[in-house]
Amino acid sequence: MALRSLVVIPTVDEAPNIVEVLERVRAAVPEAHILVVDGASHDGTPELAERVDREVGQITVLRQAQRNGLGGAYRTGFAQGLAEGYEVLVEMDADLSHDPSDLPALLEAVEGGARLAIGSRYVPGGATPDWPRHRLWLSVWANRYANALLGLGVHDATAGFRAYRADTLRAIDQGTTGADGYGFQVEMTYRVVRTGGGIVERPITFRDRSLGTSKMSSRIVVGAMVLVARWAIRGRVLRRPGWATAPPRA
Ligand SMILES: Nc1nc2c(ncn2[C@@H]2O[C@H](COP(=O)(O)OP(=O)(O)O)[C@@H](O)[C@H]2O)c(=O)[nH]1
Ligand SMILES: [Mg+2]
Repeated sequence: MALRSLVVIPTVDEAPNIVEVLERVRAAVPEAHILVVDGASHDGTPELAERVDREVGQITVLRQAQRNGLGGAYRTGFAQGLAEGYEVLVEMDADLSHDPSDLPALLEAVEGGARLAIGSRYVPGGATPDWPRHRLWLSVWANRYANALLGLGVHDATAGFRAYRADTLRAIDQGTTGADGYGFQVEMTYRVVRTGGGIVERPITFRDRSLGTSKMSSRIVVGAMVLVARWAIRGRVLRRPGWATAPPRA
């Protein structure tokens, strides 16, 4: 029997996209449940998601009082999914950059034993057809940088389309991550590598959003690079990965 899966979709002002993304996720993986984690949208996104739920079911909408960033949305969404006993937890954007029809390949990889399956732009078959050269350059070098410093051995460590085995999220103590945006993706990848690896990458075609606006900023990119350097110093020079030695939380 297939593993119980939850697709977690963070949203801020995704009204132009949310209905289509939910309907396409449902069509691609009819068994999976969906958790929309909404960061105080002002454009009716959560109401639209609830309307789709009334039509097709198996959709929960979690309304956060404020925007907590992409990382904050996933920490909360994953914690809820783990508490509810889901066996696979998926990360996916609401802006249709991630094609729901790639979901079965990611879920199959986890069902086949991967601890983490990444939808990768940088393995053979992956692509970013909408990106100008400088945008691709930035992303490729961000990945080379993170790989060189952290020894990840992953082609696309900043990708945000992924499926985690629930045990993996428990092993990495996901609720104690601290980063946001691209830094969050690298932080999660690094912890999976440090707790035993088991990462597989499946090719995806990443499309730029055509509706709504991006919530990422150059501040998040720079912040991620600083964090990567900090983790590398902790792990390689001081030989202690931050979270494993953090004091127990009350
Ligand atoms: N709940 C929540 N979702 C967010 C936040 N920031 C971004 N998102 C969502 O996370 C996904 C990725 O963000 P996006 O702006 O598309 O980033 P980009 O693809 O890197 O430009 C989208 O579905 C956003 O709506 C946030 O602070 N809170
Ligand atoms: Mg996006």
